[in-house]
Amino acid sequence: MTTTQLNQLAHRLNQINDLSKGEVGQNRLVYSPTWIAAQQQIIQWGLDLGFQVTVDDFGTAYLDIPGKTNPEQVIATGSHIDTVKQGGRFDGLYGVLGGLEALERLLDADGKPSKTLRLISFSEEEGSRFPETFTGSKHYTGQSINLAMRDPDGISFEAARQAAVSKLDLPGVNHNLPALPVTFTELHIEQGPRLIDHHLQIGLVTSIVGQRRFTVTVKGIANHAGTTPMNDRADALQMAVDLISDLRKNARQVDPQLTFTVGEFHVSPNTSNVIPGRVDFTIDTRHEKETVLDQFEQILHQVVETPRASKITSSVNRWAKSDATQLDQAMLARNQAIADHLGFRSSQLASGAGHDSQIMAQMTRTTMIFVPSINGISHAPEENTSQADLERGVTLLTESLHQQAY
Ligand code: HGY
Ligand code: MN
Ligand code: MN
Ligand code: MN
Repeated sequence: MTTTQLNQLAHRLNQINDLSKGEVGQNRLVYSPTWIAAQQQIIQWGLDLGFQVTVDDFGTAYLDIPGKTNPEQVIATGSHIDTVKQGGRFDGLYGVLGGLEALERLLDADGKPSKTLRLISFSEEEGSRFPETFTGSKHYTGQSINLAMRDPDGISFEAARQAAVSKLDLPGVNHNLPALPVTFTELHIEQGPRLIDHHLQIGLVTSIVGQRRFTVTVKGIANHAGTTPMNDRADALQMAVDLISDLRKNARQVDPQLTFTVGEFHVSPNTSNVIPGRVDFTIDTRHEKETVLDQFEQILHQVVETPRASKITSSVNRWAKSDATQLDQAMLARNQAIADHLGFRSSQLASGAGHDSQIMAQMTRTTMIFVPSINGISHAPEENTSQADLERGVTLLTESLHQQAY
């Protein structure tokens, strides 16, 4: 490994993260100006390297090294380029830039592959701007997306998509939806504490949890904070707080492993001397068994839709669902053998985070490689991984792709 290659990955990570640094953390929401600047830069790197670059109509970029003998057989790697709000520097982006690094190293060291090597920079995975997750990989695998959905500012997905994708039309870029790959490998930070706590260097992912996201709406009556008697209020916030406390207990009773997260909480009119007339809050639940998620979803509807006070109503809407997914065992075994051969301390584990791989796995053989997250933190500016661990992930990915494509 030359120091330039080692530094090149770090340099590219810094360059893209510097483009999207907000007051707090990374803010690369899909189709935003920081997202456009980042995807443009990745496309330009691909063009400069002489890769064949395609951008689809959702803005996902595909950087190909065409195969010499079996170009129609595609060996792919990649991840997502968008972030959560105030996100970290590695979630998604590490898999995109680590994959680019692997392709460049393979081309430098071994010349053109037999099969096509592809790096994919998926347009969106987080669901942090629009009420839908994995829109990039869902589009690539032929799933339909509601183009009319709107972000909190009322901007439609379609309008934002059109404006952003038109700015990715760099000279030399092709525009079509490429065929699906024969295999897909995603390099990603663990986003949790297991590898770092057990002094491990590599995680080989066996499965990815199922995930469902909901919005609960509570409607009461906005009224004066001073003149409305305490026993005659339709206080939406009080009701929302009671619902969340009850639902958290229900989730624990269904299964202690079921994750229950209220990430967004919107109060209206959100004014100190007005009894809240409306509250909207999100619930994110995850588990490796769909039956557990089904069970909780039933309880969620019962609890929310059972009237508790005369002048207050509450409803629930599920806006995202991705199924628990087993990843490819043979591809995992290959990576396990490579990790052992390289002397990397590894373990096999399930992923509590969702990934594009759970969408790709529905259509092609898919596996994931994790590197440790320092203090297990992710989806926050403190997200961090050591240079040595970043490098080990790229080294393992490079060898795995080499064995498949040459
Ligand atoms: O939310 C997740 O699990 C992923 O990071 N999008
Ligand atoms: Mn991610
Ligand atoms: Mn080079
Ligand atoms: Mn994420």
